[in-house]
Amino acid sequence: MDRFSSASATRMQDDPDDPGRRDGGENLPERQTGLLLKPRPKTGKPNMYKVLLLNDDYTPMEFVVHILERFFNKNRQEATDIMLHVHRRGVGVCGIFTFEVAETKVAQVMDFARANEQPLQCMMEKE
Ligand code: TYC
Repeated sequence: MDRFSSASATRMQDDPDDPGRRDGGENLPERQTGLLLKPRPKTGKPNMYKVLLLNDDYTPMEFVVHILERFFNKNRQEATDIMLHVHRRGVGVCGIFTFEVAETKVAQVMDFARANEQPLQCMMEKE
């Protein structure tokens, strides 16, 4: 990466709901700081995001339980409870994470569902 791009670009993993939290270059070595943004260490609480699963009529229950075990570190009972909640109510929370982690979880679930030809939908929502 060249020395101008990291301070000026809005990177995919920056939280769009907190522009001030972008990495303004504070982690670059001293000699590279051709800064366009003022260095500002991240302090205080980050925005948090719920990762949600949506119900559908096609994805097998066992597949959803597997997703919750594999990507959200739920045990079998917790995963089954969340899956049944989504099945009955239409939507449910898998976990609450910082922006970057939530974005990664959503991508992992959507990729895995697509790879297994399931219509399962996963999304994130600001807390
Ligand atoms: N409704 C699905 C079925 O009856 C199960 C299901 C649960 C699907 C949760 C998606 O997020 C979901 N097979």
